[in-house]
Amino acid sequence: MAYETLIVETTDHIGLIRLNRPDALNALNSQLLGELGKALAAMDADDDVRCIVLTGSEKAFAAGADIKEMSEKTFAEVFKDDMFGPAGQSVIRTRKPIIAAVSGYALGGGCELAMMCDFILCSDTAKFGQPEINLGVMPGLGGSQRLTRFVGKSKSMEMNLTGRFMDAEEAERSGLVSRVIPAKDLVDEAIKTAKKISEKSMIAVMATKEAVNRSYEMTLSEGLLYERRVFHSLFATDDQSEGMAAFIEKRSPQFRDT
Ligand code: CO8
Repeated sequence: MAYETLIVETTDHIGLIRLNRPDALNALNSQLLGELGKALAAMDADDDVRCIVLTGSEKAFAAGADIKEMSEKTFAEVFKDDMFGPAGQSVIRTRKPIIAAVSGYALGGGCELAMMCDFILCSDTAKFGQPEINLGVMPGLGGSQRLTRFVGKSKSMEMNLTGRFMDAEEAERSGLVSRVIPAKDLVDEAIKTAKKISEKSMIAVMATKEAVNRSYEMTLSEGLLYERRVFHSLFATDDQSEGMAAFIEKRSPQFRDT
């Protein structure tokens, strides 16, 4: 499928999606979000894709929702269209892992999009922020909720109320990103990380993703029980037998996703 706002490729079982509106610093408009939903759904359904990397340009992952597209809208329009609600769902519905590779600006909806992914690798030039407050609005795709869970109330509240940006070093220290990588190596490192994941059993990978995400929704005791039951259920897979046999026989496992 041809996309106008994305560059999409699949190599060696890794789906790579680049946001591509360079003139608008990859601002998220309805076309881009629609195309992103389609690209993610296609990769989720494609057995050849085992892990997904979502990135932008070196200057911007995404500088937010498209302010020019939003500026004339009325309450009735955004409410009736449930603006960006379905777009957010299309990211979090994806069952395969998505790594956000963030360089440059990840602001507003851009920061929120990165946080919807399963983890964030960022370059040393990355800048994260929720500057919606400067536009007389507030976050609408998780900035007040996910950012708070990532970095704690105090820092989230400060960022949301002042609109100040967080640099890469602070983002790593605060737990927003898993690692900081030199900008020139970011996408290669994200692909290398995706490759490592792609070599695991997909059943175990998808079950693990679901379990970690559940930790946001459940009490600790419910989450621990959920985790244990899913762990038990993996003993019904061939990949569990193969993975454990390979360890004992001192060889690499040959997972078959069965
Ligand atoms: N929307 C539209 N266009 C944008 C955006 C944006 N968010 N960000 C940048 N652009 C455009 C600029 O207008 C400019 O276009 P032009 O050349 O036609 O004037 C071009 O990109 C380059 O931008 P700048 O010249 O401003 O580049 P600088 O390097 O000087 O500055 C900044 C970079 C600091 C990133 C600056 O562009 C900026 O502050 N951008 C806006 C950041 C922002 O406020 N983001 C939040 C947007 S609101 C939002 O994300 C809400 C999400 C939740 C919605 C959920 C609904 C349910």
